[in-house]
Amino acid sequence: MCIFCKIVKGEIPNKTILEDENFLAFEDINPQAKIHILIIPKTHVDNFDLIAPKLMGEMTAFIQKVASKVGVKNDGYRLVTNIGKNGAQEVNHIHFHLLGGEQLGSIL
Ligand code: DGP
Repeated sequence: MCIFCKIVKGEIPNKTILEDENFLAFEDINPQAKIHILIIPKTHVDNFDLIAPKLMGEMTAFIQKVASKVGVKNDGYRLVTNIGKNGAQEVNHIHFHLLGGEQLGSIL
């Protein structure tokens, strides 16, 4: 079972920000910004390339709720999802990084 499925099952502790029946948002273990949250579906999907559009739509609404909850709506934030080997994805369970709480540098 993958690390994030273990987090969903409660076998690995996490600092939960927001949760509902289908999604979980929790603090990244190695934060790259003042606010660095990981957002995942509770069901295992390897990466963005494989997620069903309906689930991705529901996840979009959940991500927007997370952004509201942590107060980054006004000042803005960054969303990142790494996909596969060339995308430098380390954990093979789709996740969005929500980064903010400070001025981030440009990456593109
Ligand atoms: P990525 O490179 O996009 O696959 O990023 C994986 C992220 O997952 C990385 O920022 C560190 C984080 N991470 C890995 N293991 C754990 C864990 O056990 N708990 C938490 N909270 N984060 C983890």
